[in-house]
Amino acid sequence: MNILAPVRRDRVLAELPQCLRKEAALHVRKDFHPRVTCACQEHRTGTVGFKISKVIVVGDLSVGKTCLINRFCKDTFDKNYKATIGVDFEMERFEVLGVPFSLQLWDPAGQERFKCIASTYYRGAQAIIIVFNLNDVASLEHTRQWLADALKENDPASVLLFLVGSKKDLSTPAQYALMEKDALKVAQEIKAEYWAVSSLTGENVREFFFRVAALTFEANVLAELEKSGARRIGDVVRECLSGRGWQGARGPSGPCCTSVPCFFRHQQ
Ligand SMILES: Nc1nc2c(ncn2[C@@H]2O[C@H](COP(=O)(O)OP(=O)(O)OP(=O)(O)O)[C@@H](O)[C@H]2O)c(=O)[nH]1
Ligand SMILES: [Mg+2]
Repeated sequence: MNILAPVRRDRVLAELPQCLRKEAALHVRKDFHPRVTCACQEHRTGTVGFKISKVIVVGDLSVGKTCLINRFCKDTFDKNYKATIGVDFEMERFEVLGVPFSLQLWDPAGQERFKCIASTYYRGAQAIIIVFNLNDVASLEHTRQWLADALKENDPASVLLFLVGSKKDLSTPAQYALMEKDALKVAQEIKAEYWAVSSLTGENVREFFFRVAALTFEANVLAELEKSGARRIGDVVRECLSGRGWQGARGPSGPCCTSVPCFFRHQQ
């Protein structure tokens, strides 16, 4: 029995949402990885549909982390600053290529006095969103430190990074263009995907979170395929090492290694 409510219709992703800037994107493919599309069509996504992926949203105090999450999850905006105490979180459910997929969005406080407590929630993140204020260059400079702290608790090779400039509504086009230049440099340096958003107007907020959901989903399915592929190869290797060899592995019921061509057909 499925005890979860159905996924909202506006959380259904049938296509890969595109990046904002090609020069600072995690990848620029137009569609999901072909192996991922194929696995979803053939219902071979393993445990991905039951998993909840952790995403942490870090950055200086008052850069707009909570407003960003609230704009997406609740479609609300509060112009009064209420500092996050410790850490908050929201859950968001999606359906990607027909597969249910959930994100847990962790919202730690940016205030220094909560840093120690908040950082205990960093572990196990699949995506790290580092937010800075597009109108405050110091907050952009501090993003490297936020990233370093978040990576102390996570494997740099397996997390997806996003660098998000907030409060876009407050900058003039000229101010924005200047800040974007610096932000793109930082994004390229830390290998993060760059986004610029406004939680007040909602500009790019939905596009951004859809992109996070899609890329996290894609990474999860690819990891799952690799795992199941390794298992299948492992089985074959075990059988072959049992002394019968490749030819000897053929038993009375036909070839035992039929999973090999099948594996390569799906994985390549
Ligand atoms: N104009 C404008 N103001 C924003 C935007 N996003 C956030 N703010 C304002 O910035 C202030 C701080 O926003 P929060 O979302 O609470 O900031 P935070 O990063 O969660 O702060 P901490 O919880 O202390 O780490 C609030 O007064 C918001 O109304 C935006 O896109 N545009
Ligand atoms: Mg907050």
